[in-house]
Amino acid sequence: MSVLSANAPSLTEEQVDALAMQLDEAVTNVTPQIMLSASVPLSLSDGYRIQRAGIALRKLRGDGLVGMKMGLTSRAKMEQMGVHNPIYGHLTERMRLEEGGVLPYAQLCHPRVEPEVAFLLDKELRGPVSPAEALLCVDGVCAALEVIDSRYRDFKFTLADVVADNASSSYFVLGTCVKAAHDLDLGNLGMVMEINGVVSQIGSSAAIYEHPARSLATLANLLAELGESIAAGSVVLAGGATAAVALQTQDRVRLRVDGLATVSFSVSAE
Ligand code: OOG
Ligand code: MG
Repeated sequence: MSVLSANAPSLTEEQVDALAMQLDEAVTNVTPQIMLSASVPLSLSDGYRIQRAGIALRKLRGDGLVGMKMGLTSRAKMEQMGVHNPIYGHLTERMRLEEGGVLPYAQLCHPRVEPEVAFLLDKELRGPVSPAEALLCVDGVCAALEVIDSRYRDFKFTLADVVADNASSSYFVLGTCVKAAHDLDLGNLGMVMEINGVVSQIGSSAAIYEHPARSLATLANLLAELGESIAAGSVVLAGGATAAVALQTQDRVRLRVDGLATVSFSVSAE
């Protein structure tokens, strides 16, 4: 594939729907797949078409959209996954785990957890915007834990593959939101993720695309290229601040972020 055509859509609608169905079934059957690009030429825009078709399948089952996520916005994550471009995914109602909840391990392929910061929007956010303009649509900020669970074998993929797989989205947990106050230096909040009471990852919100607001603005600007916006009331995960950590049964995970309420969950026994 030439560099010029790398982003052009090349799959038919039928192929897009069939591949979205294949990834959807991988979730239901807890069966990791060989990455799609091994059998079809997959451009980045095909990846996003498959992602949207997968979200349409969830909506048909009554699982509505509640927000968006950014991914691969930190150096640590890019290095861990070997993919060096920020991407976005869609979050639905059934991906939400309540604070302190139990993650159903047996329903997941190979879950990992990562420490994040999330925004709650009270106004529609439509790009193009600067980070400062994006923050004008934000009502609340909270600490968040994202559980990612690639539907690909060994958690290995290309950029277009991971986009097709909705940026590995699986579950997310939000801490109690605070109003985005002036005395909170959003761009440099210390973040400590503990697993079973032991410090696992230490980071800073500065690692999230230099500033979580820059991640939010980038999401709005990427969506604006397609004429889309982020709806009022949406939650937006800004991206992992550190490498993601593999989860085991019975793990207890806790994230502390300076100035924000602690967020936690535990993993089921089986
Ligand atoms: C892709 C999703 C990345 C993040 O916060 O960087 C992501 C993956 O690592 O499987 O959610
Ligand atoms: Mg993430």
